[in-house]
Amino acid sequence: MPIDATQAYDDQNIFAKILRDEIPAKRVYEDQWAIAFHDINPQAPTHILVIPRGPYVSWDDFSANASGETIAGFVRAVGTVARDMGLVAPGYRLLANTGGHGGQEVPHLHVHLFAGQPLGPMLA
Ligand code: D5M
Repeated sequence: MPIDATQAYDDQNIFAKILRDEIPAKRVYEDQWAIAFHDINPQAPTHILVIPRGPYVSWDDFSANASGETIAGFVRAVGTVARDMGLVAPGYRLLANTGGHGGQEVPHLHVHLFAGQPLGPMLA
């Protein structure tokens, strides 16, 4: 079920548990702003999720309430993951599902990074 993107942050969500190392994830990157790990249900040959360390429900919450420093740190982390994985030359796609119509399932902001093959048109 998609979440309500206006809900309060719930620190028992699955990505909060991954951040606290309470459940495992195949991490590929971490710094002071973000961690990145493989999606458990990949939709492309490479499918990574990048999440901020802070308690933000959604892109809306993050863009409205995070400090400029936190936003910059997170955006740089997303770019670094793609660069470190050698994805810039072949290309990649970023996606942040938000709320009901966006199909967001986990109430902790996450940016999907898809790569590994030509991805075709959006919303295909
Ligand atoms: O995408 C939520 C994504 O989160 C979806 O692609 C599956 C993924 N997921 C769910 N649980 C896990 C765990 N435990 N590890 C890794 N990936 C996970 P959304 O944009 O909210 O629809």
